[in-house]
Amino acid sequence: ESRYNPAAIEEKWQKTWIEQGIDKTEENKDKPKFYALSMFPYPSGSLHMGHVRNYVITDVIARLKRMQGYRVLHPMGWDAFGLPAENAAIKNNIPPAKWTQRNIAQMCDQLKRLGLSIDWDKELATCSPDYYKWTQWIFLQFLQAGLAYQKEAAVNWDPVDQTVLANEQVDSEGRSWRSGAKVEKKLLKQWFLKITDYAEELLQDLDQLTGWPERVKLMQANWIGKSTGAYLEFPIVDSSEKIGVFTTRPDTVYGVTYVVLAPEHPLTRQVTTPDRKAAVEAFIQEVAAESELERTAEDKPKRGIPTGGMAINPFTGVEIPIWIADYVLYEYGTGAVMGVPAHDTRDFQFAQGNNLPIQVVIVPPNTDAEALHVTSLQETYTEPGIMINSGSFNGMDSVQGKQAVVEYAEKQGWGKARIQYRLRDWLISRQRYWGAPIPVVHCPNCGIVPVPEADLPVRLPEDIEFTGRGGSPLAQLESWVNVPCPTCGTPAKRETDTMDTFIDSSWYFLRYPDATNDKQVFDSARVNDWMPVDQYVGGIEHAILHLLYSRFFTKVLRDSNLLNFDEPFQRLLTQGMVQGLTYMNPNKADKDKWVPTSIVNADDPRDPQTGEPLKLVYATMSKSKGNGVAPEDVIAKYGVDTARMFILFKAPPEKDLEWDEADVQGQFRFLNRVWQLVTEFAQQPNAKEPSKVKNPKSKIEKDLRRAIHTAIQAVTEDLEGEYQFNTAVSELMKLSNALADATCKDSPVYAEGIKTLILLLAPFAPHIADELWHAIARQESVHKQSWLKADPDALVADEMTLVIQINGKTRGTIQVPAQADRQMQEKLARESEPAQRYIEGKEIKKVIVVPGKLVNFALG
Ligand code: ANZ
Ligand code: ZN
Repeated sequence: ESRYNPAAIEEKWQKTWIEQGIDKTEENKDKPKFYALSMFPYPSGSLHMGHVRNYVITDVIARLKRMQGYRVLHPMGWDAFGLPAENAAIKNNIPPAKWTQRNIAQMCDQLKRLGLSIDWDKELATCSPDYYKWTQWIFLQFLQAGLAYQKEAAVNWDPVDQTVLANEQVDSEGRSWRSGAKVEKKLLKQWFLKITDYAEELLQDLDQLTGWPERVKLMQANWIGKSTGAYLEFPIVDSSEKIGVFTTRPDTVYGVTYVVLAPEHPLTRQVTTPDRKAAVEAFIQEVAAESELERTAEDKPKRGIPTGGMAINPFTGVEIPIWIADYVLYEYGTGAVMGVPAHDTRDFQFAQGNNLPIQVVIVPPNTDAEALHVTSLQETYTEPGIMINSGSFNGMDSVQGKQAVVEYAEKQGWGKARIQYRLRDWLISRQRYWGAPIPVVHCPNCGIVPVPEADLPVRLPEDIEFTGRGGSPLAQLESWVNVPCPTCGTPAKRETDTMDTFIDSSWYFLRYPDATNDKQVFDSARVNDWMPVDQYVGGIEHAILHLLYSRFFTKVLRDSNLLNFDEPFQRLLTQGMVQGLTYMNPNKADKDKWVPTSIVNADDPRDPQTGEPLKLVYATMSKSKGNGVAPEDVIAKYGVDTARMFILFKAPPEKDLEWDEADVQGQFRFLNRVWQLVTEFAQQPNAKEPSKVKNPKSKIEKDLRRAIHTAIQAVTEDLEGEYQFNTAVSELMKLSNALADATCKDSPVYAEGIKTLILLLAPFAPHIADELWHAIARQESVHKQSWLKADPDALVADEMTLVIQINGKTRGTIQVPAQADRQMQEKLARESEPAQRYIEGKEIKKVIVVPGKLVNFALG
């Protein structure tokens, strides 16, 4: 074999590895375990470069750990339920199961071309009854633990097709993707999981996750959104009812000048006086059409109207008006707010816009006595300070005041301390077909009855017509809906909602260790052994929901005694985007600004629509931009080893990666050089001899051996710490250069170097590594070899280089013995040729020695 032909060797090795089963999960308990996991893909139909980057990163880690003596679990599966399959069914009349299976088959072939050391025996697809049976079983555990319940919630309703729409099926103008009808909100009884029960633990345990990026932890913490404050009650005038509010600033309670209800609040209609009824109704309707984002936007004017009703501030006894306003959200806190315009920015804007009084109750510390009488102000004061106009609390520091007010309120029966989370319970009901059916039956006698475990899975029926109209496809199939109650036998109805696909992905990592178990969801001992995942790799787009839900599931299953750990993912790596070159029209906005390269004249790039000049920029690869590079094209041209090397070399894994053909070619040339080096070496008579070298004699050999062991150490450090694959590849290139330049090619040290290069290359470019490993007459796969350890003796340099400076200017370098001490270094420097030349005849005023680095002579 004289030339490097990736196509031939890659196919050969992929076949051989399968035959030899070298990617199979080892269950040898003597070895430490390592669970390497990529976020599993949605089977959209084809693999893109982002997938490739994700899986290659995980694969390098898995291969390294195997060589380092770990038993490694490195599985793959399919996040296979979800809307696109159902949309395809509606559009093209192809059953979702068939569409999904076809895509999985296609992507599986593509995946297998990447040379990933995946144990395919563990493969799972969330749409398979063998899997969703256990998804349903887990739902029943939640139900039993009181963590699943039904409640009314709003859905997107298409009034033309008479069907519920997912958020993704509603366009930015609020119209249905199919009928084009203006989408309405409709209240439906839906299933929720009580993730809020775990809010505090989900927040606290972020501290344990030392192997997670700080920004992901911050995003999770913000999503959970813990606020500490108080619940306070304001009696309604002429009523026995009270308005409860949540506030983070009980210290400002004397500054309350009005109370605001969310328009949806159940008390709204009750407090409204007859003369205000029409106006209030109209306002409620108006706000119902606004999104939460619109309602809470900082820069938007806050709109609201008075209800005519009055409440009493129990602290002052003063009557204050009750308003409704869009900036108060019904879902947060109590859905009601005490308005303190002097100290809250939103309240300030609202009060100014509506001529509501502003009462100052906190002033900055050290405010002089005069200023203490302020009652109005130009802007809000939101900082802590000294309480004024606050009865017996006057003069108190407002931070202490918070607690004092709460204690007082509690004594008086007006309220109590309260912790509030922004996190809401998880709405898991989907009025769709392609998901795991929620396994309960609604019986007129018994109410909600779980489907008995023996009857799981509740299978998806196949004789379904997908019209996109009417209720969920399941609800329309009478023969499926009507069942006898499992408890009493009375005619009853199946639940027709299916589960959010985020449920499927909240536990898949627990199934892999025991993927074929048909008796149990998994064997706990086995999962406790393999879990937690040692390294999880995936996209930042999953930083919040997927990871939070997975953490939630883990904690619930732990509390059902199925698991013995608190957190599922020890370390998390969120890889950056893969970007491609594309043209952009700087005068256009959003999606319209991208112009695919294919329709642009590269010599004179102009917008085909407007004639405006275009810019060539890097942007995340996407179909719509037309700037994607197909993995199969790169593989066909250079082989997958080159693609892997390029991806790893081009950028650190967390950073965005700019696809650059020239750099791809650079890696191809590098692999060619390695090929050349090794195949030439393989011709030598000493190639087949085991190379045991210690303490070579000659300087040339010593230097080469130092380069070899420096490479081992550097690559190992790069791979173990922060996964700096890019610098590791640079080290491999350095070693390859050192070997190419070596003048001792018949020395056993050189043989050691060749062997080392192949072994270090193995996790990165697994095919060429195995080919070359066999070329130097090794029988067993390179992937079964042990990772190398640097020989500390080899690392020690005999000599070191000192920079000679005169008055801070570099004038030359000298080699000195590595063991020379400070004094010796100064002496040798002084005697050196460059120093002598400049010092001659001049007085040395000062000598600065930076041991092992430089000696500077300051001359007079
Ligand atoms: C009076 C007050 C005075 C407030 C003051 C703040 C400053 P976070 O940190 O987000 O929890 N609030 C409470 N429920 C609300 C709702 N459903 N919709 C909109 N706003 C709501 O913020 C809590 C604060 O947000 C609460 O404290 C309340 O305003 C407001 F100088 O009460 B505060
Ligand atoms: Zn019954």
